[in-house]
Amino acid sequence: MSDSLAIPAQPYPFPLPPGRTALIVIDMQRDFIEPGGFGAALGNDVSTLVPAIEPVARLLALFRKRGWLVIHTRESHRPDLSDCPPAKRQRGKPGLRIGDDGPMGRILVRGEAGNAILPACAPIPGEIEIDKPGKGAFYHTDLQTILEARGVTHLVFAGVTTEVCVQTSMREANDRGYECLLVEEATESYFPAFKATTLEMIRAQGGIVGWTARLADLEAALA
Ligand code: TIU
Repeated sequence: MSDSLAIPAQPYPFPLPPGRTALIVIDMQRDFIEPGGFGAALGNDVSTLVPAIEPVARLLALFRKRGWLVIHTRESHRPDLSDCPPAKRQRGKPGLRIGDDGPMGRILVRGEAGNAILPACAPIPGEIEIDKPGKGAFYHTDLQTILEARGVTHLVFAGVTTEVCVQTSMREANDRGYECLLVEEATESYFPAFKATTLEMIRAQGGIVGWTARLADLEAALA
């Protein structure tokens, strides 16, 4: 693509076409990153996700400065839990289940305080917000329709957690024909080894799922 920028990335430079690239920020929600939410209820140390906040904010600033499309997702369920499979609610015997009352409101329920995106990464008017009942951003959402309507072919991924909602969404996008780049500092896992391995498995085999890049390299290329 002659109009594309070449972003230094692994396994080789990512071709980024400015008019057809969107940023998709996965689930930067209080429910995953603050104590008392869904992530903590599953037994995780949520402080492991905090390092992703500042890089995600920098990515948002980068895309906003350029005026490029920004999409935010939230993992969330309807208040009556009619879109939550019983298997998802019962899995793992957490201290608090999806729909239970926690310190930030009902766990993983749409509209509750804990379900909101962190202020540092919050959507601004004009950005797309997607509520998703699954781990993948395409599952039972209108994301693909929105991307097609905007002519988006390339997606820059960020958010949490690397091997759960980010990787699932990236694999869904890859199967739908999107070129996908994950920004290394702008994603975190409750398990540092899982993050490292996920970055490797995404870019292995010539980029079997997509590319990974350092935030500074993307910032320099878009400066
Ligand atoms: N548990 C975990 O690592 N993640 C999730 O449940 N959801 C997301 O990754 N957003």
